[in-house]
Amino acid sequence: MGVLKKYGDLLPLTEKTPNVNLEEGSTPLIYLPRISDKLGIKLYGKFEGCNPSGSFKDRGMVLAVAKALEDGKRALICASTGNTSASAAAYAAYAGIPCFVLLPAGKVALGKLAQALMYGAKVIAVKGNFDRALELAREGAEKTGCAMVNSVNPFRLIGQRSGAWEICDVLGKAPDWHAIPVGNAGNISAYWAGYNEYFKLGKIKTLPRMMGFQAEGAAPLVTNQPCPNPETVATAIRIGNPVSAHLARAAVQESSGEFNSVTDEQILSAQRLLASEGGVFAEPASCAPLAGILKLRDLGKLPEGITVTMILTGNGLKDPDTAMSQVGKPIEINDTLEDLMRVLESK
Ligand code: AN7
Repeated sequence: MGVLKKYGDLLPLTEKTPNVNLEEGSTPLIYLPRISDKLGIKLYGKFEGCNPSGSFKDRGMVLAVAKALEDGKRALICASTGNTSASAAAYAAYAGIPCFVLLPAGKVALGKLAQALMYGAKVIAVKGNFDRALELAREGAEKTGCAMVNSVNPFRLIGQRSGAWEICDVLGKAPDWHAIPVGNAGNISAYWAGYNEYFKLGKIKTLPRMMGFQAEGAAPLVTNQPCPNPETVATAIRIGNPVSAHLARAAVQESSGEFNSVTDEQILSAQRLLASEGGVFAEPASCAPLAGILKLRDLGKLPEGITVTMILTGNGLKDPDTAMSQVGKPIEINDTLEDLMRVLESK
């Protein structure tokens, strides 16, 4: 069941809102026993890579596109580090309307680029970073009347609240810590709003601490100033001037949470750990929270026994280049049993 149907009561739908549904949401909340034991906590990963376009963006995009259609809009526009563009392009294809996506040239993971092109979006590579592409997209939207579907579109963040509702529905409570990567800072804000809504409805009795993690080379919320030249292997969160910074700061402050940064090396090491000891392949940006939890553990700042949910925001398959740069090559053999046995019996 898609997000609009599953959580329609909590969403601003009207009789005129068209049904848009790629069966997004309802992603698995995976308990990770080996990594949990290692850390002395109960660690769950919410695998947003299982969404139809392979990232959490679909939760908000479905509502943003439904409302755009309701509003009579006939085209979508967005800037993106990759996942928003893939999601927008997918829903535009579903709805049968054009989609313009502005990407920072040369800085988008291969799978995401393939998606946007395959779904049939008009893909525009901007010789500049994401922050500049976003400014351009906003101006383009104003001039043309295209629906702007970046998270400045309020419906995006409302739809993304559904992630928090699902976690609470499955756990029967809120986690102690909610660990999440932070780029443009929309998702952390949406989750905080979602938890608060459930709290007010009496569906949960406590609220989580919101723990936001950024890449060291793109950590404006940690340094408390915009980062003019963001740089990180986690291209999804290569963002220097987050649009929802104010909401994210409020979420962290109100929840007694924290922003922390992690190095690219820590991110990639966490990505390998999650895959090889968790069985979950998430893209680099999605592994910033695990990197951060490990860092906090090393600093003695990870309480024992707590329940932690981390949002694995995007699928690892989206960025095969970064994955392949870290791992070995397959063992090639002749097609003989002898060759095979040599490998099976080696240590
Ligand atoms: C995998 O696609 O900004 O803090 O343009 O793709 O809500 O921005 C992506 C962001 C985390 C950060 N993980 O979320 C885009 C874009 C992944 C992402 C984030 C993104 P926000």
